[in-house]
Amino acid sequence: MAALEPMMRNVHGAWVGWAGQADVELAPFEAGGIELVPVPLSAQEVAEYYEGFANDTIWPLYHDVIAPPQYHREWWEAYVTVNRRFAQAAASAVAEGGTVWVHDYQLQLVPQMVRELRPDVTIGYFHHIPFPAHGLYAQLPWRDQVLRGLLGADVIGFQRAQDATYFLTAVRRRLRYEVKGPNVSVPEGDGVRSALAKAFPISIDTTPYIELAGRADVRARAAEIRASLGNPKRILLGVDRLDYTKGIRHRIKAYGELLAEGRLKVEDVTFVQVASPSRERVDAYVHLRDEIELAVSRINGDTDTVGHSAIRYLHQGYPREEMVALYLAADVMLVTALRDGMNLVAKEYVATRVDDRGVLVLSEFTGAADELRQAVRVNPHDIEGLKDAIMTAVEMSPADQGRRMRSLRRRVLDNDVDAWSSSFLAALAEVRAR
Ligand code: GDG
Repeated sequence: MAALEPMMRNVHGAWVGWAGQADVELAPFEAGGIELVPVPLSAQEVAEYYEGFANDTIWPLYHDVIAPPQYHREWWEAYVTVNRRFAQAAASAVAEGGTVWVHDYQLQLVPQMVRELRPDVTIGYFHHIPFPAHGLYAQLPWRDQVLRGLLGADVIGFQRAQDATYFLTAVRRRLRYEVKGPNVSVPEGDGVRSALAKAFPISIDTTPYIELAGRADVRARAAEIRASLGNPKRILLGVDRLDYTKGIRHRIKAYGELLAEGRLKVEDVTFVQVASPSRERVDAYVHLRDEIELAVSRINGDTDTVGHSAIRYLHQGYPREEMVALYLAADVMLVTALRDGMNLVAKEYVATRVDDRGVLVLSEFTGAADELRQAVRVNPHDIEGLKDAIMTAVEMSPADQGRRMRSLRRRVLDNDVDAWSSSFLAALAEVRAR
């Protein structure tokens, strides 16, 4: 959400959110020119609403059931309770005739709840993760309630056109509302209200990446990273929250086979995987971590020499300077998500490569794949195809790298987060003026 900060400062908005710690009640306060309105969650609500319904029901269901979603009625009750608390906080904070912009799958009921409390305000909702195909969505025991919750918004934004289409199909099939193109006629009182559902692909604030990439100390750090890895011919990089949607296991498997088959040599390549700790109290994440760490140590045990390591696995979070140094050091960036709303790491890598070098290997199951057409595209389930894509990236000539990277950079720089928020807010104003 860091990318939204500049916009929040410009519009003098209040930011309503959970402070990130259970059982803590804080009064509203100001930080860096933004008014923050903390919403408290009890330890039980963190377990049932956040780790439970949001991250163990909705997250796996919306990411094509890569992990099995858990359906528990108490989790749903907690989700309704907490959504209502957020809606009340937003309804109290917003000015007469103002705008409320709701973010993401943890708050899908908030648009309708805010509308009931404050019919005078304009409501936007942005969905950062995928919306699933109807056959999967239909599993959700509370599928109709969630659709009605979302349709409380004037504009419902998605990452990809496909997500908006799936949502509109669910609305038509489940609620039988009239849908014309991206517009939904939502019954309200005796009449109907029009809601717009379409894609607004999110992006990044490119400025800090470009600035850091030009800074002497960051460039020196990139060189130092290279040297400390033993100056390999190629550095491969993965940067992800440690999440089963990111395809980290598939990437490690493909790389391990390339080493085992001798198509890559441990003296020539190093794969750096930053896997930042995430949702460590959800079972599926505990298992994933074990699986990945087993796979990494097997490959390293089988292929390392005393001086060279096949995989540098870093289960840590880093400051942005270090991330940019890693992006600059990496010849090949591996983004192999099995399903991903957008994937900002792909865009950050591209923004950082002010030298027009480096190769992005990008899964077709990311939102970013719709825009970043000059990446080396992969289906991460196809391990042979993934191996070939890695080899293509490792062997790509500087001229080909430059040609592709220039086109990728143009796309990301022309469509940054400012362009994204402006287009969303413009759509919101337009729908409200109808
Ligand atoms: C969700 C959707 C959608 C990661 N490790 C470190 C670190 N990061 C930063 C990355 C990037 C962000 O976290 C991750 O964003 P992604 O887009 O890659 O993925 P999700 O976290 O799953 O985000 C996703 C996104 O929302 C936005 O709509 O694109 O599809 O799943 O910015 O750089 N940053 C630092 N240290 C780390 O160790 N500083």
